Amino acid sequence: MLVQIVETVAFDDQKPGTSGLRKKVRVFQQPNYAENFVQSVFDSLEGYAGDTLVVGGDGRFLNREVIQVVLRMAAANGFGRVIVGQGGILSTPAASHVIRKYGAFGGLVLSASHNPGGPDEDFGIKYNIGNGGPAPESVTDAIHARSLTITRYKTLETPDIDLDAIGTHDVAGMAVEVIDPVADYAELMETLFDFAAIRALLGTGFTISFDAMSAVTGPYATEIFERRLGAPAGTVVNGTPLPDFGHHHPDPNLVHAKDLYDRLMQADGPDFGAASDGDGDRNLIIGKQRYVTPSDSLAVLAANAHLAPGYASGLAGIARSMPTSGAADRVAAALGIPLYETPTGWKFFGNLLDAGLATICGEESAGTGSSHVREKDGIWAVLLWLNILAARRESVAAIMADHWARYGRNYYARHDYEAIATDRANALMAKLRDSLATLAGTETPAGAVQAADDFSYTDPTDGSVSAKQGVRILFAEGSRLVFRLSGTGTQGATLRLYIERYEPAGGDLGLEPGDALAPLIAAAEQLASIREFTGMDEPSVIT
Ligand code: VG1
Ligand code: CO
Repeated sequence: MLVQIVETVAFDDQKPGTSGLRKKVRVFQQPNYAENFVQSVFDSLEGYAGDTLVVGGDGRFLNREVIQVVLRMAAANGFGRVIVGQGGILSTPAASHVIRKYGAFGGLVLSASHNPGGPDEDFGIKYNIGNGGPAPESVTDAIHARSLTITRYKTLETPDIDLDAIGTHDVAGMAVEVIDPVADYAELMETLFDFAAIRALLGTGFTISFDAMSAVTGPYATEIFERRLGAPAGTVVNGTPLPDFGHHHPDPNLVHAKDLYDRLMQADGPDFGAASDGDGDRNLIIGKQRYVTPSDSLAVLAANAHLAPGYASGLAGIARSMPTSGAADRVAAALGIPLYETPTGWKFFGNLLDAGLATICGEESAGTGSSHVREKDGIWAVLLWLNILAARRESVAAIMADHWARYGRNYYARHDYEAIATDRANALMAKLRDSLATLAGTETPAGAVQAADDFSYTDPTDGSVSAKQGVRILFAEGSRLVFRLSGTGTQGATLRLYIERYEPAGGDLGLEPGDALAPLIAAAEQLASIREFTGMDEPSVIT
């Protein structure tokens, strides 16, 4: 094997964000761009010689090309084996499972997740460690530091391997195993959920619709919902992964999955609808004429998880990201288990899951998951919902009403202001941060501010500190505003404003969220001058 050392020049923009490095495809197409980042990853790791690397992606434009690059570089850098999904496909949760199941050293997931794909859209690379989860900040910081000083990378000259041919291939002496991307994952799901009960529910005429958004979950959903659970053909829509996701934005929210939403709002529509994102780690849940916010979904799943075989013995704890609503906190309190509040991004849940402190985790951005892998998992969330529906034999709307009657309701919305000038977004955040010390006591349309801070997290397992994770402005009775800038965008900056108001059990549980939150939205404008800084009258997306 003749390893080539290629001279290269460092790029100054390879800092991983909330979930890996995400850039426009054209940025990744610059000579050596992907190679520099992959080598920076390898240079930040120790002790992988002869070990196994897992590689797969969500099938977006550039996926296959970068996989061939990774295979050559993995061989040149001394990995002993690479496991890759057929066609270059592995959903993010499936990649996490494969890393764990085969005891791999780590994995590279090629995805920009919910961002659009295609020659003019986005691509991404994320490194996951041996527990199957996203690399923690200590590792992503090291990767970034390396990317700034890199001068050479290692590769070799070999022909492309056939990614569509299942079996063992050879890249200059390194074994490449092309595996079925679905089988291991589907088998894991069968160990967690009562497939017979879900099959029986579907046999009663209960109808479901799953929108794979022309992204990675198509093959997984078709195998699990249609083949293994017996849902009729056509249950999965947009089930073929396309390099450009059919020109759609594979983000399962009410804007980009509007077609699914519209069908679920019909009285004669399906009983249950769901969608997932580009790489299969997010979930959107909609019951017949009842949308479920991701924060509520986390709370309902936690409260009912014991109905599924995989969670019958109860939960050790619940973890949620800071901007996620406090609905899950009330469930944790009722169950007498701890609730952990982490910064945004799945990487912060890994230590809690590894230590057995939390069993179920979730984010307001439509991410829910559990200790079965170390990523959020869209199809897992759908299956847990279906298992609960099969056990309770009630509608989604009835389950939600019952949940709110018991725990109260956390009215919630997120307003995103996308693609604003980076300096304007930074100025808005800087002004808010400067005002933190004097905000308490300020009168607003939502009442007086009680407290304000910039969220800082200390990991209870290793003591690592992550500061400046979002500005929180707290009002009476659990109402709050959270401001932070997105770490996954590829164009300018995105401001996220999270708005929450708690209504206790026995209170006004049937309001429209927009009405319930109107005073807080006005308070946000008063305190942060969003219009002035962003130059926008309205958010680009409300979820
Ligand atoms: C967003 C979400 C965050 C999620 C992240 C990755 O990050 O807010 O909750 O973990 O995307 O999800 P940000 O920094 O843009 O707010 V995915 O499905 O894009 O990997
Ligand atoms: Co995703």
